[in-house]
Amino acid sequence: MASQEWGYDAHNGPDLWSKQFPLANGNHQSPIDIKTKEAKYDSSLKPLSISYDPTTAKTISNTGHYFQVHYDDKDNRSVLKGGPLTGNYRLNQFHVHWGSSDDGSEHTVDGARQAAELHVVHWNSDKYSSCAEAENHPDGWAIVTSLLQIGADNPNLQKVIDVLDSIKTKGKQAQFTDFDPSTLFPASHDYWTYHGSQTHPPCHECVAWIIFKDPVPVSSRQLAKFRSLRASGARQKAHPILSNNRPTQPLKGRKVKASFH
Ligand code: B30
Ligand code: ZN
Repeated sequence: MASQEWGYDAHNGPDLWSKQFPLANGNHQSPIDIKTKEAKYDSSLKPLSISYDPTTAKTISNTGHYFQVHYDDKDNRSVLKGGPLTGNYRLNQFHVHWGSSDDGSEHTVDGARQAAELHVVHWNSDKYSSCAEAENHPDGWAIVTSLLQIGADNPNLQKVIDVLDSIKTKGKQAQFTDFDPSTLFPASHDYWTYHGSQTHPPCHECVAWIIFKDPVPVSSRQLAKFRSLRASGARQKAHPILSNNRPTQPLKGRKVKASFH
């Protein structure tokens, strides 16, 4: 990929990332295929404790890879605890991955791809002092994930959808507050969990993945709106973000645990 930026196209896509980011070929990469029959119930897993203050939401931006809602994480006002985690993990941001057709999730379940995938990113604020510091440690991050399944419009996504026209091009940012990402979680908090990585460069292996068993709805119309975002800047030739999902990576001996029987 020479001096180019990584991306999801033929000339800079997932197969080429390891040239600039050797970690992309590591032993704990994400996403993975979750084989439900091989996921073992672990009675030591605790229920998730999710406590978000919606007013910690600050901005929404177009990173050139996806839109991202960013949270003020200077204190523990929005935190995740419990599950497989020890201590407090502070909410930093959330974003979505999608595909050029309505099968763009990153994780798969028994080989099946869902339409899209929500990543709610947190970092270990008991041990580290910033998100960037935490990404260099195996217990640095926790990402809570909802799989998005084609269905009716998801009313809880609409506030995000409605602001996307104002951040159409790479680098744009808008004010965005009063948004609780747990409204995008399913009613049941049953989950699978395993240790893995960021799903794009720099691909640090710093993530406790927590993936809800039940999907939540998204409509085809809402997904089409995601694809209208651009990887290109305002003065460049329009390059829509048609897909931004990495293929599944080898498990390499890792075990997936289930919070449920
Ligand atoms: S993902 O959730 O696995 N798709 C990054 C974030 C999320 C994923 C993959 C990679 C990432 O590289 N984030 C680093 C960029 N940081 C800057 C920072 O200073 O610390 C912003 C951010 O979260 O997204 Cu933290
Ligand atoms: Zn992601």
